[in-house]
Amino acid sequence: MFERGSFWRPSKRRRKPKESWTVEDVDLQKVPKHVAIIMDGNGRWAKKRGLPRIAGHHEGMKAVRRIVRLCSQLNVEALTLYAFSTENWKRPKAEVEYILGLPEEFLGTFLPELIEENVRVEVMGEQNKLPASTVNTVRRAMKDTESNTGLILNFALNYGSRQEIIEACKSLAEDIENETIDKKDITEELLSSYMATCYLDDPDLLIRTSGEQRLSNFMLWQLAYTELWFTDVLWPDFQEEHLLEAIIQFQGRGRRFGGV
Ligand code: V07
Repeated sequence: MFERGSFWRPSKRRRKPKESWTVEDVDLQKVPKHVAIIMDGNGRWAKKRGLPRIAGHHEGMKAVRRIVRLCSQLNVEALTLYAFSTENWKRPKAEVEYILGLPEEFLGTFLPELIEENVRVEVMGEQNKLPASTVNTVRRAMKDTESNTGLILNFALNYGSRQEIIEACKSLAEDIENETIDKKDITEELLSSYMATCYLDDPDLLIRTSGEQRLSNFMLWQLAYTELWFTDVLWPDFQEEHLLEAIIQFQGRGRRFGGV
């Protein structure tokens, strides 16, 4: 047992080198049900290579495909991706136009595969101001996948969390006014049911790439108890092994929801 000397050491190594995580290292009984990702660093990825920013956004789309495939494989129930924030309108017009064409490009390329994988596409965010062709393509994808029972792939598109909360408050106020709801029945669960994520559990794991450690107006209500995982990896460089690393670390952490 101690052929290599008399020094006590665990018979099993606790950690593997970072790069070598595989699906076999994941405890499939404890996979996070809902993973949310802030896909940051696309512009920086391009700049590092002397490419236009849009090249980074395009490459980021391929990372989306990789991560969706792995989440399906791991039986993750829902994956929410921050695709376009209400702040992103401040970017140069040409970049915004390009980014807003990506849902069509993504679905044009990958929708058949997503259907094959039993993925259900959902979108949350403000439809107004989005190009009509984007809205139509996204609507069709939602319709074509609505009865799929596998991974829910939820894109936050022209989304801002404070706006989402305001919209929830407005509908709730309306329901109080027309006496559908009584003021004394307002609870966390009730307010949750007015959010864009009413059909989803709160995320178990939030990942933000590219070194920033902020929420940037993303799912402020839903992330109250979520484990946060930050990495310096830029989104277009985000590989299967990085998601596996995040999930394996998540599985090693005890979540107590404020209890002991
Ligand atoms: C976008 C690629 C990923 C990196 C982050 C920014 C750029 C996929 C979609 C998408 C959205 C809705 C939908 C299907 C696909 C997308 C935007 C940007 C705006 F129904 N990638 N991606 N949408 N990027």
